[in-house]
Amino acid sequence: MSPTPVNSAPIHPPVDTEESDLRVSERKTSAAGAKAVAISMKRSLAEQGVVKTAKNLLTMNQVDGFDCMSCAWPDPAPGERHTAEFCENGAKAVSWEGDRRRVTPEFFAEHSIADLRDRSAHWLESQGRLTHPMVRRAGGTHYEPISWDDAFDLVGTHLRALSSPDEALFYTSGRASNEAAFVYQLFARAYGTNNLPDCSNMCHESTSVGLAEAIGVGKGSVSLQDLHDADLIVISGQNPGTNHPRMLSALETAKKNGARILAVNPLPEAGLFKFDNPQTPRGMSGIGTHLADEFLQIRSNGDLALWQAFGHLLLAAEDRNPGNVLDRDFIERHTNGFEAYAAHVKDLDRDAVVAATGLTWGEIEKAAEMLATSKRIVNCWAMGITQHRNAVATIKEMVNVALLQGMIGKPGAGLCPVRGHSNVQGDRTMGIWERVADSFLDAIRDEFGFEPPREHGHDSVAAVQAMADGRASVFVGLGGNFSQAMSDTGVTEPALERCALTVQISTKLNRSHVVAGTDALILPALGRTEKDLTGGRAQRVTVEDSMSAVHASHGRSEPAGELLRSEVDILCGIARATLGADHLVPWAEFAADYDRIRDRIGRVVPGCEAYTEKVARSGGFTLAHPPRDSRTFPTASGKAEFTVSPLEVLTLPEGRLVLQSLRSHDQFNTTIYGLDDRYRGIHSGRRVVFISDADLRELGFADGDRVNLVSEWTDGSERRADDFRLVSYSTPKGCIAAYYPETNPLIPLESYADGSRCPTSKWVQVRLEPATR
Ligand SMILES: Nc1nc2c(c(=O)[nH]1)N[C@H]1C(S)=C(S)[C@@H](COP(=O)(O)OP(=O)(O)OC[C@H]3O[C@@H](n4cnc5c(=O)[nH]c(N)nc54)[C@H](O)[C@@H]3O)O[C@H]1N2
Ligand SMILES: Nc1nc2c(c(=O)[nH]1)N[C@H]1C(S)=C(S)[C@@H](COP(=O)(O)OP(=O)(O)OC[C@H]3O[C@@H](n4cnc5c(=O)[nH]c(N)nc54)[C@H](O)[C@@H]3O)O[C@H]1N2
Ligand SMILES: [Mo]
Repeated sequence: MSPTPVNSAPIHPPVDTEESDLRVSERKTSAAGAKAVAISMKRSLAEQGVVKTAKNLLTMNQVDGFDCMSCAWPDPAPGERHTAEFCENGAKAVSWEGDRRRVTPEFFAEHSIADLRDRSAHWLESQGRLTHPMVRRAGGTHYEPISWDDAFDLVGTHLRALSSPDEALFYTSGRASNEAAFVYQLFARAYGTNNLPDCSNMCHESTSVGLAEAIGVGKGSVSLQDLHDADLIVISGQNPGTNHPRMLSALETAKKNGARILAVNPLPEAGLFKFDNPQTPRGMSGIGTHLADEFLQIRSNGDLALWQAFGHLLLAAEDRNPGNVLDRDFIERHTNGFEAYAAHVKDLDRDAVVAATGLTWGEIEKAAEMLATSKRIVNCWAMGITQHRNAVATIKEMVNVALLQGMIGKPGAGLCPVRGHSNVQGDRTMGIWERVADSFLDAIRDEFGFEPPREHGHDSVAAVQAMADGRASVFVGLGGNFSQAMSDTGVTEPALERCALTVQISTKLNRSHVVAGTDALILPALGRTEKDLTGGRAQRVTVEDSMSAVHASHGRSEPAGELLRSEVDILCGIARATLGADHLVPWAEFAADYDRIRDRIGRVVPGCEAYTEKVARSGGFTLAHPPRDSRTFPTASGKAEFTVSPLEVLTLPEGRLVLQSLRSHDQFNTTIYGLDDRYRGIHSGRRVVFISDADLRELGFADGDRVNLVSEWTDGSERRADDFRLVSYSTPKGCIAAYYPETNPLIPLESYADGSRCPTSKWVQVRLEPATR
């Protein structure tokens, strides 16, 4: 059963008061440079002070330092790192955590929950670091301090009172360490549920599903070296200048080594075109490195059609030049289903491709020629590909083309989904997954001696539905900001509020703390940059990057408060209070020494044998990936699978537009650092809609007009987000863009990808209405 659609959702949370100064300037055509360094220093000094700034920025991404929590881009090999191995946005993430301001019990005494609900997301996060465990008990108007032990008991009491463990939900945001993740999933399963929704469900789930089906492993197949050695890099649906700035260094190296770059995006993102590397004099002076050689300004959701056209054109090129385009030997030895695929794409409807992509056939041929003439292709993608209804099919279509040319398991080539949260991939490896394999559960049983539940748990969409319907009533969030990150804010917020208990393990105040259950806990955690002295010893944690490299991370800064506890310690405390002190799992021992957790990871998690020793080595180790390592494909057939998907052209009724929701340069997901989006020319405001001049003309609007966005769902329901300023921008006709999370009220909960159930954050049908102010 699905929750009742909301016809008119208010703005959640309120708009920041500073947004009235919104200003628009020319968009930029290059990324990083001197300005980026200046900005990261200014912000860092203001928020953290001089000593902490120096300490944090110099130990970031170093072998004996902490892993930057801003994205999952890999670090160079130990000997090849710069003294300052960070980017502007990584520095922002670090200063955000190093914030000198504090959210204390006095703060909560002063601000009622009702008051906090009326504050903007930016305001909430700007109040500083959380310092004390806090509780709001049934009927209370304010959060009040609570001791750690009482907090753990409260969770235990609620969990033990549920009639089924499946009435509890254990959400994870991708910043949690491997140790915290392993303990968390173990606790959920020992308690009796696989309800482990996570931010992957909203992020690269489509990648994990598509790759698992096609090549047998749901992870990318490249190393950083492969990027450096590639002769063609394709970047689709990704804005690296903002979201993975250190990727620009890898692209620069690749360009110097002779690579070409093909970018596919509805928007001409600055970071796709030119990189002014702040590590080099050339970059600082603004000469920089040109990146994309070709740019396909594709219509939203045109990628499936584009990759079918690439397959079609590669087959045609092979016909003209036999033996020189396809890798026949690879196809023969390592793949299944070539004939059916070839028949399907040979018969392609060109007009449909042109309609879906908005590109000319000539542009597509030119790009296909780049593929046909390259020997080492790395294919990168992110949210512009995964957050669509047909995302899984699109990803498999990209794999089809890689298989045609044998671009998996050879140097300089491969599939490169670029992950988001710094440890989102590691959390999955550790078993944070509502549908984890039976073999993983068997290993838990064999190691710990209890029988884990076998029934699949709820993903993020199902979690909201279960709360909305009253089938789930305890929500625990290990990091993250579920109320803002999830689609359909007007359904998600009341769903959280229906819970008997919500528990948020967090570093800063956010909206999910104020749309809380009847009983609500805020448990303040240590961040990645901070010293962790749990159990009286200096503890380290481990993380896995987007390229399956696993390594240690330890913070050096003084914790933001004396009462803060590590995520591992908090989770072990909850587990003991729920399951009893003499449980089959030695929770106290785990919290006292994380090596004891690592020993178990080594015995349970595939590929992590001898984990404790391997992560103790400088630089860590890389997890096995059979397709990458030996062209072995662990699919049912033992071969990589070509797949056939129908060519889809998503169409829009008259006067309607497709909205994509994306990140500004000044945010980390739901955390709004500031109100600028420098590369796109937006200053002091976030409620903007990027729209083409053609659409402005056709719809009778002008740049600067204020509009309301109304989304239309197939069941006839409508959702609204009010008062956005139209900004004339370079985007294909019919395709508009606005920031997330402000646009989440527009995305119906039922609007998710086939196969992966990832919300369709990049494709929402809307109409514009003039705003009356
Ligand atoms: N500073 C910073 N770093 C971050 C984050 C952050 O918020 N701030 N978030 C982290 C996380 S969790 C993630 S998942 C990543 C996100 O990294 P990205 O995926 O780069 O994030 P988005 O801003 O969603 O950008 C999506 C891009 O896809 C394009 N796009 C949209 N629709 C389509 C389409 O149909 N086809 C194609 N080809 N392109 C399309 C958009 O124009 C945009 O350039 O970044 C991570 N790193
Ligand atoms: N419309 C739309 N919606 C989207 C997306 C989109 O592109 N468009 N993107 C989706 C994607 S890709 C993702 S990954 C999700 C993100 O969803 P989440 O991961 O749930 O959200 P974040 O904004 O990253 O979480 C921020 C909060 O995490 C907490 N936090 C930060 N650091 C730590 C830490 O070290 N420990 C702990 N315990 N807590 C910490 C802070 O309290 C902070 O307020 O959003 C998704 N939602
Ligand atoms: Mo993400």
